[in-house]
Amino acid sequence: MRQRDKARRSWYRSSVSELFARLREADSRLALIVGDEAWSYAELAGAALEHVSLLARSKVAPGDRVALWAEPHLSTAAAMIGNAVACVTTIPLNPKLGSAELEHILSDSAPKLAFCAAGFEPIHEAGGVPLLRAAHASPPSRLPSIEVDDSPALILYTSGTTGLPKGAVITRRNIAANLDSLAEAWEWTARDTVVHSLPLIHAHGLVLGLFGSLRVGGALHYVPRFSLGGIGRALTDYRHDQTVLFAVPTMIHRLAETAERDDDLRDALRVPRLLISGSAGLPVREHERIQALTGRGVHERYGLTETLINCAVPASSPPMPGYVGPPLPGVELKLVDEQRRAIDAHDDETIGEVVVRSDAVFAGYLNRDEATRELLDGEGWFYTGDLATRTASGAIRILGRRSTDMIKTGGYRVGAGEIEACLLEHPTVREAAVVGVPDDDLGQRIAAFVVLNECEAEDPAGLAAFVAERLSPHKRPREVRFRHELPRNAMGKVQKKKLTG
Ligand code: MLC
Ligand code: AMP
Repeated sequence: MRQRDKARRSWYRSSVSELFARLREADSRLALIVGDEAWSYAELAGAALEHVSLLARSKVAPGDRVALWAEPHLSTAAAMIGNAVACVTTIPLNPKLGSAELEHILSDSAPKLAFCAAGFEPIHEAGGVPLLRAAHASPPSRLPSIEVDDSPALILYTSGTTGLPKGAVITRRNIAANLDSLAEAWEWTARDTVVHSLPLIHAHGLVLGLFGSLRVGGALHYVPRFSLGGIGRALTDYRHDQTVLFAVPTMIHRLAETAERDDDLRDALRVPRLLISGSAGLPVREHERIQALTGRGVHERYGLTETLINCAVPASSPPMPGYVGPPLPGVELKLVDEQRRAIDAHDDETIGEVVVRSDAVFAGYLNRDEATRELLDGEGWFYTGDLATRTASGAIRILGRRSTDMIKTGGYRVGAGEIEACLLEHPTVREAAVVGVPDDDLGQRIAAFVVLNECEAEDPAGLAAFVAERLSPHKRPREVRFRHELPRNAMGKVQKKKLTG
């Protein structure tokens, strides 16, 4: 991991030196609802403390890493907070992880232990890592403070264009700085209850949704499995003071589609103070549908695992269909050309790669110094690979990515290379090329072009299941097309444009 001189970039400092100050004044105020179960701040703090003592009994020491099956359960949150109190880094594991990806994450991150919430047995043997349960009980006691410093809080595994996913090391300062910027932009306070149904393994659902709600002292109402009814009920059936909905564009699309014929859902979507979309671009037509349904639109924001959130349309301004807003307070943003030279244009036409610098930019990829150096320069600028324009007022419009091998499907980031490598492991497959094709629902859907070994039978569902079982279900090709050969250039490189063109 790469160390950087944070002092050079000290123009923005988190105002609160504790990560979750509100948890130390633990009382009966609602902190978290997961499904039908709710915990107050006192109960959450108590369960986190119980987890701290479980860590001590298990001989987990400060600086160790532990993995956590991020089941949609209250005790998952308690374990995350307990880990932070004990200065232990959390590696959240997608409960649906396939065998090969799980093995990779565990061998790369080498956690001392893996935990799961009570009642959730992991599907897999966790590759030699002993499994313990996260705590349930809640003795009343004051939680020690979690200082905002540069110690690693999370390792979030995320895909590149090639190779296996890399572990992005996210520090406490990264989290605090980004959440404070977002709180300012969205006027996000203790009065807000965030409603969301995003997995607790990524920046969106975990850092923003869970940690953000706790940092501002508000509440999170978590809907464990995304369903339109579940979101509708969370927004209307509870007497939350005021709500904010976090969603990926696929969810917004599904909500809009159903709300157009379901008055109850339409009314539910009128409830939140803000509808926020991110993790992928929200098409203007979806903005317009929501606008027509609710009388107001969706506030977009833009970020990456490695940088957390960079831009957001502020709550004080109307939604900006097609734009992700200006950089957040504390985020420096420039557009650069292919030689990494800054582009000054503010004409909303000149396209450049988005490069950012802030206290929220990660500490580096675990065990991947070279990969870190490729994207994070010596002055702290991170090269996102996203292409954008900028308006005269500084609003950013994301147009796509430098590499077509980075796919965003349902808001999940997936590398074409990892799926191709996986398909090549299948005994019937001779060649494979994977692309993201436009999809009204998922943004992009994963399509695999496959050449089979001679005399092998075509089995698209079998190949999709193979990827789902080895990597993750969301990485499975939704479409498999068989070819006799793949188009290649003189160098032997597959010409992916010819596959879809
Ligand atoms: C289907 N399933 C299979 C399968 N086919 N399982 C095994 N083998 C197969 N062949 C299972 C799935 O596991 C799942 O199980 C169910 O079927 C449905 O899966 P799906 O079809 O893949 O779900 P889908 O409807 O497409 O999901 C849409 C979605 C999801 C929007 C709910 O894509 C989603 O949650 N997206 C959020 C991604 C996210 O959080 N991104 C943030 C990244 S951070 P089961 O058990 O569920 O029924 C980031 C930074 C930033 O980007 O800016 O925010
Ligand atoms: P991830 O690492 O999963 O967080 O994915 C980050 C990528 O998601 C970014 O590099 C963008 O390509 C994409 N992304 C996130 N938010 C937006 C947005 N609002 N508009 C367009 N793309 C987005």
